[in-house]
Amino acid sequence: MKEAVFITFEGPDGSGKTTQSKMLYEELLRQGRPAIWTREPGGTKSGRKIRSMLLDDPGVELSPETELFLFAADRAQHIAEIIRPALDAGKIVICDRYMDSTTAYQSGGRGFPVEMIVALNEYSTGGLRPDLTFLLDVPSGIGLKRAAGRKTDKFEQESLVFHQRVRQKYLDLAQSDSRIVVLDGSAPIKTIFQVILTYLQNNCSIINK
Ligand code: T5A
Repeated sequence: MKEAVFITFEGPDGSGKTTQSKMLYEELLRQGRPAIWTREPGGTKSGRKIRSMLLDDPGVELSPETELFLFAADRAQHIAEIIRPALDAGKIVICDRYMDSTTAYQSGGRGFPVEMIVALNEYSTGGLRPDLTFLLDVPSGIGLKRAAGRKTDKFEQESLVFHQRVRQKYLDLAQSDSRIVVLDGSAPIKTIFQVILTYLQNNCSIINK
């Protein structure tokens, strides 16, 4: 495997990505590694405006096409402003959601043709793919129940069937790409994190034993 310096965390809503990606970031800092944590949508100043339009601005109704292009726009800006400069400076980039989210949600969930999403992802990322992706897999009911404990966004209000299609598209992606490591997101938080650490210790050199 190519040295993992660009690591993404993916999964359905409430799968525990934010929890695990931040734990890995903290561990890397603890070990003195140069790392940043960032997320999509909303990893830049303009991206935070896009995020608000996409997720929780009550006065904004977006067509599926507009939504798709806003996720792509957020990502292009995020790469230009944050991800590419950090990688060029030799940092480890930990990103909470990236291009696989667009495939899972906009193709799996919304039903856009996957070939078009793949082409759009390629164009908006300039071909920048993660070295490694941890996919937190949870049955849709569990993730939504976890998310329901706080203010829900537009996607969390989608139907159970929508979320089941998102989950299936993630699993299809993982089947076809060895970059994606599937983790049982319904296990306890500490257990999942130990699996992540062990994977990194055995497969790349960014983390000490
Ligand atoms: N989207 C995004 C698209 O449609 N297309 C795209 O291209 C992109 C980039 C983003 C939304 O936008 C969509 C996908 C999303 O719907 P968001 O707010 O970033 O919105 O939503 P999420 O990424 O889903 O963030 P969440 O916070 O909802 O989920 P996480 O990050 O998976 O979960 P986390 O870690 O915050 O945990 C949620 C709760 O569960 C607990 C945590 O303590 C927390 O309370 N928890 C666990 N409980 C028990 N066991 C575990 N193993 C647990 N792990 C976490």
